[in-house]
Amino acid sequence: MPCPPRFRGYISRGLGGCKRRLWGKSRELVIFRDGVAVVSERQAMQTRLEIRGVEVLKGYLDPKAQEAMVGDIRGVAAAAPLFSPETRFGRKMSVAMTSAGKYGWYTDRSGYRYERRHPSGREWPPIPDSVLAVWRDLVSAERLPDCCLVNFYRDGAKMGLHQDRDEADFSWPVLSVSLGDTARFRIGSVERGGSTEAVWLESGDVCLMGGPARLVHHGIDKVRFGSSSLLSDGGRINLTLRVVD
Ligand SMILES: O=C(O)CCC(=O)C(=O)O
Repeated sequence: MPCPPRFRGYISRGLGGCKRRLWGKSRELVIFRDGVAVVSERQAMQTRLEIRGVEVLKGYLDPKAQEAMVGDIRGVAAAAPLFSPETRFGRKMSVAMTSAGKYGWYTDRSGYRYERRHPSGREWPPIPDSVLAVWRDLVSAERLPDCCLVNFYRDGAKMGLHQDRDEADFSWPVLSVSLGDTARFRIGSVERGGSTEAVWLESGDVCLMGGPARLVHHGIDKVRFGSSSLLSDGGRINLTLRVVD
């Protein structure tokens, strides 16, 4: 019998209406014994949450993959150093950032936008293969992202509720990867204001904001500084992949 592309076993309905499921790709996570699919130990550790349409793939990257990705991101930051831009309201962002890919996300008093070059005038470095592999696996192997925004949260850094709406085509999801310290990801609605829900994102978790959730307001309101040993001096890296044009 051919393997289904994805194996999903419904476990339970969690608090706050969030759905909790086993998930995984058949090639990695389903073991066949005598032609029968058997759930592995590792698979049982991985869960997919859905909160207001945002999918959270807990533990998507194992510790080795996280370390390798951090090494690749250090390479990006060496070629395109981190900077802390100003919002369009003139406030310096507490998050330091840089980008990889055809475009980098940028902000100053003129507004939020994508730029072809780092503030140094150099082109952005390419998106590392380790990062593209996550997009290929979960979104598309044909259309790759144009931008990988790298957000670095030092102690006390956070990101206010906002929408990702500087892209031309909202039919592509936003994919984000969390590395390092645990952070509280807050999710609102497409409209401004109203109630919110939050989920703690740990190192190796991946979020997908697509479909009706593509334009939900979201942000990081707290980082548990020092909660992960992935980055030797603490902190959190978030990678956000987007199709821009
Ligand atoms: O750091 C995060 O998890 C969220 C980042 C984010 O919302 C963004 O870059 O637009």
